[in-house]
Amino acid sequence: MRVLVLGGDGFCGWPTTLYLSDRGHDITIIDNLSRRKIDIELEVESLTPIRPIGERIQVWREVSGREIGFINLDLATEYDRLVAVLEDIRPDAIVHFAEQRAAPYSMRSAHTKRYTVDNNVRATHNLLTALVTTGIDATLVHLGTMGVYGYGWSGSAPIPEGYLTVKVPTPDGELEREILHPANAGSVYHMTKTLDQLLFAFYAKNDGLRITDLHQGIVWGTQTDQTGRDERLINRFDYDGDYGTVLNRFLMQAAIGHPLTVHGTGGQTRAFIHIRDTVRCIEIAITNPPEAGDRVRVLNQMTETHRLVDLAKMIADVMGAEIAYLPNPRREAEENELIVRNDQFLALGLNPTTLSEGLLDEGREVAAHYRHRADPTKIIARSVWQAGMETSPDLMTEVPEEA
Ligand code: NAD
Ligand code: USQ
Repeated sequence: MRVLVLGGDGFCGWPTTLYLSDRGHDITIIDNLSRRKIDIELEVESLTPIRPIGERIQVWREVSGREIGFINLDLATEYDRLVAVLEDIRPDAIVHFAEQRAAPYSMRSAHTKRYTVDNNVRATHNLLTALVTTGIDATLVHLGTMGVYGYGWSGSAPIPEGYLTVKVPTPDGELEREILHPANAGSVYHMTKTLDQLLFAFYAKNDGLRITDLHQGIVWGTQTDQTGRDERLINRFDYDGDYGTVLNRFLMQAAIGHPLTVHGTGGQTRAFIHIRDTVRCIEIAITNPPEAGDRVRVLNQMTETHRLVDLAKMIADVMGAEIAYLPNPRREAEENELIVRNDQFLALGLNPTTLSEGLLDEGREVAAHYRHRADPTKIIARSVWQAGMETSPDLMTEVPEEA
């Protein structure tokens, strides 16, 4: 298939690009490299030394003999160029990763709130309009988030895949209807994903666009078979307080001897998926598209749920780390249950990679190998959900020689 990977330079996009290329698909990346610019703004770098996009593509050509196209384009602001690219490439499938994806970054300031909404909503809407304008019948696969549902909103009832059956009281009795699951965003970033859902519903209904929205859990891990083929292909590993996600942060913290930064009691339960499963899910999604006229297909892209304190205790036991219970910089429930349906991916052949299968070692090894690149003053999450909320002081200012 001819596939456009929007956001193909990012943490999920780069390994997906290489996986799909390896599987024989013809890939072009569109990315405005905004994620690399945010690293400069935050004065932090990926723990792993990621190479410039041109070098990444050149190295992939050397190791695989396969070409990947790259177009530096801002989806949110360069609509006419996007239309021209679509008409030129005429993709069979489009994978849309290209959004500002960190909840803490989205809550930092008025500027980052506005940037996140402007960037994400405009990028998604420009793409949908461009597909209608050009008449290109590509299947669109978007990366959404489990956070659109909220966490534990329905107590111990399993979270369905996108739609909820409700009973509507009428004078003539009850009607049964399936509605989009109520949105319950916990950050400005997560709110943009709930707005995306409404855009998708409209364009699927009005224009017959074929759209799959993947409600993905927290991605962990670093490498895939493809990114591991040469050090210059290495995937990014975010550990800082804005972009680092919880499980990779705990692994990195344990590797440098930093206490594990549990927010509050750690009673929050979240959904997880390993990066190796992310890339497989994307191929499953592009090769199993909905028909024109179908409603948006929603699949929950996660393989397991964990309570954060249980993850912290497991990593502390295995790697000998301490746990620090810090003031929570976010407004979120201290504890929640989370049971998630993921029947569709399982039925389509996903064979989940789970935490118990030794992949923690990979994270530990990557983090230990690059520990000299860590800036421990970037670890504590300082972005607060409301002015005046407390955060912890730095727990470490230099990485010790030996953890
Ligand atoms: P990332 O920030 O590493 O990658 C996103 C890429 O999109 C970056 O390379 C960035 O430069 C690019 N981009 C952003 N705005 C753009 C624009 N206007 N035009 C062109 N390119 C643009 O993020 P990621 O972790 O790879 O996440 C990818 C997607 O998956 C996001 O939409 C995110 O919401 C979703 N997701 C991620 C996770 C996770 O744990 N990382 C979990 C669930 C869902
Ligand atoms: N947390 C800690 N300690 C830390 C970091 C985080 O306790 O050091 C807690 C947070 O308070 C939160 C939970 O861990 O309760 C998850 O935080 P996170 O930063 O790992 O994940 P989140 O902000 O939800 O966002 C990430 C991705 C986002 C994606 C989302 C999927 O950045 O792009 O949409 O995971 S989900 O969480 O399923 O909605």
